[in-house]
Amino acid sequence: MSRVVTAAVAQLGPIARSESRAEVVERLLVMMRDASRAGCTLIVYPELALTTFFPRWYMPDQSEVDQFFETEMPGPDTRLLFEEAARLKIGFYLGYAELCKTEQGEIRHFNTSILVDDTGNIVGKYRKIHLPGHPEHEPWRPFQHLEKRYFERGDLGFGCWDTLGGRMGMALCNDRRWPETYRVLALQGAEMIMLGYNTPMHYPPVPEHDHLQGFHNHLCMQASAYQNGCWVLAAAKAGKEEGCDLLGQSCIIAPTGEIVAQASTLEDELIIARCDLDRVKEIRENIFNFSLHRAPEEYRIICETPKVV
Ligand code: CDT
Repeated sequence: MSRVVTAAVAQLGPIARSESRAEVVERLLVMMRDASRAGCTLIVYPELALTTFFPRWYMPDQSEVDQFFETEMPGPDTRLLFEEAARLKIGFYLGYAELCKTEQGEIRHFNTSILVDDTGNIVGKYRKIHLPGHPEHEPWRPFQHLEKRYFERGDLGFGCWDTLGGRMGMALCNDRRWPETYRVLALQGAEMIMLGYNTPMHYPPVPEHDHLQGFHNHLCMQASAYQNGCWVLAAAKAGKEEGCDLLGQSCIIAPTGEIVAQASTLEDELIIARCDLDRVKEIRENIFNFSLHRAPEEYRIICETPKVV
């Protein structure tokens, strides 16, 4: 049986703060239909794909922050995506801000992604673990990056799901810079890792790295695809969003580390690749054969401390 997954990455151009969920979902649907017409069985959308990237603003009023969160998934506006996915028999990855209530009535906020199968059912959920930025208002910055204020660290770990013809893993944005993300997924057998991102071109604490944003984006994902022998599907929110320039460069990376498709605009753009999951073996049965060559007893420090000792 063929293990080729024809997959699309749906880069999004800017989303205005005033744009409604319904308007954004319509943009997502246009790309889903295009992907389906091109023979895709999977489409990957960005992180926080239903709204503007709101952590760029300090909002002292929590009720204002909460307007950017989904309290149900699917909800009244997003339901259309699920119905269309089922009709077209296409799976999707979607990033969004999740507000949920525990059984004890405690409100929780996560930066979340879901994996929906080709019958329109949620089969996987991931809550972002590496939250970048800062928790307090820092007025010296031209814009804020308040993920550490608006979200709590994900509590579901890095999971894998057998669906859509392969073993699928998920991550979100800043996770893509951390080697542990991919290795934890690859050790569970992930063949394809999906991730969405919102990456400002300007990094206020170290502006001398601004010109390296594109390089670092591809550097970490290409290296990790190769070192873990997996496909990486990365979807950006791109372009000038509310005055803030966001990196594009959405891409599909093969287990060899080669980019096989890349966006060339900063707008809504679909890129597509035929991803043969059997190519994972080229790497994992050879140069990175984990069971033959890994030495986990020498890596204990990785799990024992977050800091340099
Ligand atoms: N969304 C997100 O995680 N963005 C970060 C920005 C850099 S840290 C302020 C990223 O790693 O791309």
